[in-house]
Amino acid sequence: MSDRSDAPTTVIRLDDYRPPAWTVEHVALVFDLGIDRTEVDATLQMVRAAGDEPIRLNGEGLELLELSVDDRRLVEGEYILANGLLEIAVDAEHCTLRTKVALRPAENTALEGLYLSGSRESGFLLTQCEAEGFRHITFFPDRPDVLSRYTVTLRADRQRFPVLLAGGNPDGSGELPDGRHWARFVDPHPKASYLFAVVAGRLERISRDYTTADGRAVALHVWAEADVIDRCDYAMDSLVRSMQWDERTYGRNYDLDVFHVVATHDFNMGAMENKGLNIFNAKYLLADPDSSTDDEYRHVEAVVAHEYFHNWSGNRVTCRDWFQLSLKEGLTVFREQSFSADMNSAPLKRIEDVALLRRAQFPEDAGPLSHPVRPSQYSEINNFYTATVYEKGSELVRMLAGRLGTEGFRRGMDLYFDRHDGQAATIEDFIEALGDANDIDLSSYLAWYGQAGTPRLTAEGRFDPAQRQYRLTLRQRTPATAGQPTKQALPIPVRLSLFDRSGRALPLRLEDEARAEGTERTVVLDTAEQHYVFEDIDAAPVPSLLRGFSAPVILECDYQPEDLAILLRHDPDGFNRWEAGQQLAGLAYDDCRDARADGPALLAWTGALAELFADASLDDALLAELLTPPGEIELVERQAERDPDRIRAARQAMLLALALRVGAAPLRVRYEALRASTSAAMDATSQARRQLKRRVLDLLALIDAPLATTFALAQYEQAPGMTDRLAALATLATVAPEQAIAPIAHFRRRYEGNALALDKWFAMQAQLPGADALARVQALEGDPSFMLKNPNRVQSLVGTFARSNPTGFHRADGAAYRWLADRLVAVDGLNPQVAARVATAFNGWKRLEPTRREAAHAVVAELAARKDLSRDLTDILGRVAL
Ligand code: 0A1
Ligand code: ZN
Repeated sequence: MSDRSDAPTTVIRLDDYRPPAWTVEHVALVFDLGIDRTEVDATLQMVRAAGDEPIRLNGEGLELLELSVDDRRLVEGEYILANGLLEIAVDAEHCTLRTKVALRPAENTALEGLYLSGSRESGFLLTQCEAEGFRHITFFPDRPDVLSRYTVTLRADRQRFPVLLAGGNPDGSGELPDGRHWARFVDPHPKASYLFAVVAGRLERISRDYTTADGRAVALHVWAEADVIDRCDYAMDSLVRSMQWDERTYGRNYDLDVFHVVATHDFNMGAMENKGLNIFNAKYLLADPDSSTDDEYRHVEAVVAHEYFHNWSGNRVTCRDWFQLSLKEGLTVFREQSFSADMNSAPLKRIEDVALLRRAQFPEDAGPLSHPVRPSQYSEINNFYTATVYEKGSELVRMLAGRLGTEGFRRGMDLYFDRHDGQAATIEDFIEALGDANDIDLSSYLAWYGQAGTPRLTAEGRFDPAQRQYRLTLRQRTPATAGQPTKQALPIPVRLSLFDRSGRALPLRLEDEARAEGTERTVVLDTAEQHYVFEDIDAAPVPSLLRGFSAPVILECDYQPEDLAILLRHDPDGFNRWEAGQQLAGLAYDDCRDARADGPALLAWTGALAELFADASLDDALLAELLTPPGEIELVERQAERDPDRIRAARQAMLLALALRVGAAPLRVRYEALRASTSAAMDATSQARRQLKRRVLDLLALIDAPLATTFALAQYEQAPGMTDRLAALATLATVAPEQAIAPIAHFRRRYEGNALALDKWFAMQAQLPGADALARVQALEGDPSFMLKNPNRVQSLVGTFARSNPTGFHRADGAAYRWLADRLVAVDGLNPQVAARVATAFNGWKRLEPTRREAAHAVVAELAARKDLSRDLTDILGRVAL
């Protein structure tokens, strides 16, 4: 477990980076595994890399049993062991250093290092080492720029631990006396310690043979406990698709003879890319129609791909230090998003990604936790696995890829992998490789990595009929963020088109060009302000800006509602259409918030959507997205002071206006048609139907609650799979709480013992809005299946309530803030990483209206002043409270 905060907090700074004084060429680990006690014998071949410093090894929570250098046992006084560091002065250029330590896996509730998943009787042992978990297993220079070859021998009781796994290729196994056995693994690829992993216990597997494009035979194994092994096939299929895609798209082949993937119900994050032995939160690996929603199927595919892609973007080329985290994470998210776009629908994928960025990253970037994609300092690195490092990081790679084009980007990536294979690299290395391969200087993009905050891009257009010119002025400005009062101009690629009022894209000719070049182009705004003059324009056009979301900025353009309605009706690109709809919905929201029932934006938005609703040629999934305005969390941006009740009321009013405009009869008819074609099939068409059916039912519920209730009750009973079942339950719980009681209880009984389905049951109820939400959540804490020591369960109830239930969490009396503070303290005692993640729900308190702000401030300040919390939680609270 991490230190308590009364230990001195050290701030680590990027500027202080020094290469390691000693490296480890080879490490041989021997584990004697046991649930209560495990012994680890480590032999490190150490080599001096620079200077005359002593050897310094990290080690936390380890009982040191033996220590020797070149076979000579050291006694006290010959080494220093303090503050998580073991220091040994060695007067040589290399040496063999041996330690033997004891660990207590069953007591490890922080789930970092070696720990037990599940019960003492039937659970299994596994490790989590990123970012700094390896130091909880053995003494080691636990930093990503020390790359070593690993030989790992596992020894354990055969009955209790029949399966023994470690990263690398198998290198023998056999029997030992007393019913014990052993297995050895050798990893030929030097790797950083955070990529080390072992797994031991009773697990089942499904397997497949795979041959890489360069001819290597690979055995693929997906492992899980016996009760869920029949839910692993989709993950295996996804893995094969990922491997083929990376061969095709990036020319990257897998590089070991085996690849293991393991599912656990006890995991702090989504999944982990350990070399040759990926470990997954079961939530992102298991899938079956009866217990997984369509969204979850897509998440499994994406996360399996993400972890697999890390084998190159992260493992073969890793990060020099943790400040470079986005080098592997932003890049891998970008690769994962491209893969998902290729496997599914590209515009829908882009909609999903941009919506997530706005929901999760924009608020982060606008509050006290804001930080650059490459932070310049941290006190707890685990708190930097953020939407900024991941999702904004991916957007930065996307801009670079867009700048180079498909072939140029591939050339750049080939050079990057080639040049830095087997190295720990930096973001500069990445940008340089992309540039060098294309003879382009991309260094101006580095500023994006160092500057926090979401830039505001302002666009102003003026049409000059006499000159037949359209003059577009673009300006940028980034508001100050925590610790960064002044900002510089960034290179912002703005992909744009101009439409005439009949929705036709106009040929684009800039003032000094001889002829028009297509109807879409990208200009790069790299100063505070720039003008672009388009020629041969006959009437005031409608600009379509930032197409495909070409840069992670907030666009401010004083569009007239009719302009946006034109784009919403006519833009041939699904993403841009949605984007125009979102902008228009924002204006429609303003109308509702300011009580303009017949406001022009509201009329334009509902009118355009009613028309699109009637258009049978529109894709069901796209229509479902178009019918979904920005959520309550994104709409926060549209007022200076935030009152979640008023935001929700205004948003509900706009949805009601939409439902009325579309009309009860068309909604009913559409619902019935979609219902008639319902099946359990997982193809895109069936998924799209389910998605649209849900939107239609929720709209119908606003104007004909009794009919929607009847539909929802029947849908719950007849649902062929989880998507329809859960959607019906959520609709019922919102529209007719009394009638939802029995189905909610039924769902609970039906899924007894199915942890992932129960998580959804908790999360669905935790999201129900309103003043009684807190009481509901407190009652759910009394459910026998609720437990604070399981991260998924905490996230599904406590995390969902705090993050995704604005009206419930931000009760004006502050009761939910106090409740959350109590829960954070309790969770922190078990699992600091999870407590810290949930605590980020306090991020936006400063922009609340005064009553709530005061209530939140009191709670946050009191928590932040405590001295008995973990470093993880203290770090978040300290920054949030500022
Ligand atoms: N590298 C993983 C994420 C991860 C990070 C930290 C963890 O434990 C504290 C676990 C996983 C990924 O990006 O998938
Ligand atoms: Zn990752």
